[in-house]
Amino acid sequence: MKESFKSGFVSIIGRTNVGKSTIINALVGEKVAAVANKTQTTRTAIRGVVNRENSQIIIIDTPGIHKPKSKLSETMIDTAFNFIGDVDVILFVIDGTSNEIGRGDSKILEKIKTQNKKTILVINKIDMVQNKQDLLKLIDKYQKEYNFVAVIPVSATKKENIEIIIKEIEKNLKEGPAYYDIEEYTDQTSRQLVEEIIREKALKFLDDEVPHGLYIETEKMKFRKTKEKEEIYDVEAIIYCLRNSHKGIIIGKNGNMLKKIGTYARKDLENMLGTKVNLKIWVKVKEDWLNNDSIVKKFKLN
Ligand SMILES: Nc1nc2c(ncn2[C@@H]2O[C@H](COP(=O)(O)OP(=O)(O)OP(=O)(O)O)[C@@H](O)[C@H]2O)c(=O)[nH]1
Ligand SMILES: [Mg+2]
Repeated sequence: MKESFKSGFVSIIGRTNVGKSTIINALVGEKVAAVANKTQTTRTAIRGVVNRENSQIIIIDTPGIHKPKSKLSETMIDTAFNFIGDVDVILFVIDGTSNEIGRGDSKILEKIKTQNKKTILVINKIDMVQNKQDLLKLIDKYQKEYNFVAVIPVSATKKENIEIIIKEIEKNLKEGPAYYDIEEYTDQTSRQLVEEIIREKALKFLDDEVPHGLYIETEKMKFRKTKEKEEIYDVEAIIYCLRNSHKGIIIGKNGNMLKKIGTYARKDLENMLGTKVNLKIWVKVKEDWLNNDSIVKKFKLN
């Protein structure tokens, strides 16, 4: 007998910087969300689709839980907690190198308890764990708090045990249709992917508070054929930052920083689009946008 087709929605919840976006990218097999060794990288809910022969899993990456410092940050946390309620399965991601259940993780646990949803505890960064006994103790502490349907230690950067996550999710899904075309792997538009890629590079190369005060807007994205019949995308984007001094840092000496961000972003875009990309980026100042309702609303995509 043919196996039945299963589908459903799965959200990834966890503190900031535990590796949620690295996990969604590994599960989907494409870069849908920016990854950076900085806090508060993900700003909105991002969907990625995993298509298997007998299942379709829609994974939702969410902003990391942190102490709110602006309207944007409050919006991000609301978005994340919103996705504890409205899904079939939750992936609760924690950092395997921690020894205790910290304040952020306790808050997430509380929310999970109130919803009483099927939850898989994903312990990430096990490549960094020195002492396996400590890991077992940590697992024990979490299992005393909630009856998880599975506990899976993984390393998202090394792609270890990622397939086990998919198998466990499948076990916990019900029969259902494919919601997305199997060619699609995200709900992000090309423009949003451009913005995510540029922001990822800015986060990678810029320090301190500069990258947290950035948002990117794609102004133009146009496909054309050159006279030599070569396919090319013209992409133009603006990096908005909080202050003039930040603008100077982003542009850098002789424009070197902006060139570096642009070069790395262009390479990723060429991979994503499968054509050459002609990328132009401008930098503009928009003071206090982090507390500007009409801009912050942009991130309330859920
Ligand atoms: N050593 C190690 N590092 C990892 C692993 N997974 C992710 N990281 C690193 O952890 C950092 C944060 O990763 P992200 O995926 O951006 O984390 P996030 O949870 O999405 O963060 P927010 O979007 O801010 O909530 C990056 O530098 C990743 O490369 C892992 O398995 N092992
Ligand atoms: Mg993230």
